[in-house]
Amino acid sequence: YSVAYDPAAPPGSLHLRATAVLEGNWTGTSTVPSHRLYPHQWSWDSAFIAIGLRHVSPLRAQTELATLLDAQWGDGRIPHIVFNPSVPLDAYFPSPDFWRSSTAGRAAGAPRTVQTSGIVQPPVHALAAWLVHRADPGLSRARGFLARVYPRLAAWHRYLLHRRDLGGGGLVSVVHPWEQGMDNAPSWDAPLARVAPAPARSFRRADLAHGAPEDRPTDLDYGRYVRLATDYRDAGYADGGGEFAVEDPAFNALLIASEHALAHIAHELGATATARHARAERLTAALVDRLYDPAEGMFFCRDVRDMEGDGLIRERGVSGLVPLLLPGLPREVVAALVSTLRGPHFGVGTATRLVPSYDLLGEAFDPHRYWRGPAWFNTAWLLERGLRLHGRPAEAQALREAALDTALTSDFAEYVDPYTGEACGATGFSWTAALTLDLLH
Ligand code: 9YW
Repeated sequence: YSVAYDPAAPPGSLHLRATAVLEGNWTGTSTVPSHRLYPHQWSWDSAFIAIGLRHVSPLRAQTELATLLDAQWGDGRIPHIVFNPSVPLDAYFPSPDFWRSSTAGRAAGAPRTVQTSGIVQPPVHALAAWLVHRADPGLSRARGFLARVYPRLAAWHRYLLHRRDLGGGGLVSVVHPWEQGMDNAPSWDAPLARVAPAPARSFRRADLAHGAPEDRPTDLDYGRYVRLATDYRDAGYADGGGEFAVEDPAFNALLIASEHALAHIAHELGATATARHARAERLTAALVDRLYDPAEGMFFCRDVRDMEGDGLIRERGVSGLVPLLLPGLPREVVAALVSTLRGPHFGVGTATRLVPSYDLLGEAFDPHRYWRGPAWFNTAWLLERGLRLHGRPAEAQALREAALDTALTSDFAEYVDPYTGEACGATGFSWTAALTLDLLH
């Protein structure tokens, strides 16, 4: 393939095009991931978007996060979707009338005025808030940005650490595959198999009107997603009782990275940071202890509801490499993750153009189906950061160039074929554009 992105050339056109994507997806108070496929505000998307937006408008980046935090629930959870009331109900499923946040979520403190979902997404927000602050500390201080977001972010982490430690080992569990953000990853297949799907006629998918069915999750997956979300809603969004509870390495690694960021924020605000850094280190140790498999050189998900085996779900997903992001990781774990990344299962630097979301040699591998093989830009961005942090500048640079090149040639695709870079899903996807901007800086 031709290298369209030339690192020696001024970044003009790529920068301008990425900025135009974000401009087009801006609604006035936040950014949609994609107007056609995802016409509302998504939680972890907004965090990644803010990380890129800070380079073109630190003010907008602050607003992006503030809008999301305005929809926070009383119990501290940040909902995975904040609905735009001017978008028709049938534009996205599940819509507000499915989640019924302001009634079903009343006991959990759902906001009354804005409609949201009742599940969460990975906690990238404190990391994003810290990076947004650093892009323009003067503006941030003048507007009291960190002072306003800090208590909310602290409550968010408290919710996760106190209400979501369903395995009792100190780590956070997700209660729905949508919470982890990699909806149909093969790691969910085993825990989902126990869930009786909701009947197909009981709901209507909106995604198939805009996306190619062979690139999207199946109807059977959706039946199970709907069942889990319905049961959670009908329990008033109370935590602990659900059929699905999984400790995921990426979700927990992002919480730890964000806990370190929260320590920096506390320090900037004149408070003490030591306790937060110490907690992040304890969580890192728990992550290694509970989810790392030295024989495989990577992290796996743990199925907290698995009563038979040891609970580890031995499907190699990109989520199991994301802990590379953590500063406190033991050196031998770092070395093993880097070699797994470069080895036959992920092929980075050898077989693939960009990090696949799932094991190239895995039985469930499909280069086009969503989180079952395609490469995504947020995971590439996280791994690039990890490689840089752990003193691997050459590998980081190669990944950075591959991501920039693929973003350009795929027209900022939502995800791409990991071998060819062919665009899948939506184009003009916000986090692809945002993280492109961040990689350019
Ligand atoms: C869906 C918005 C979201 C992302 C998720 C991704 C997808 C929603 O889109 O989920 O309808 O499938 O899996 O990570 O936040 O971009």
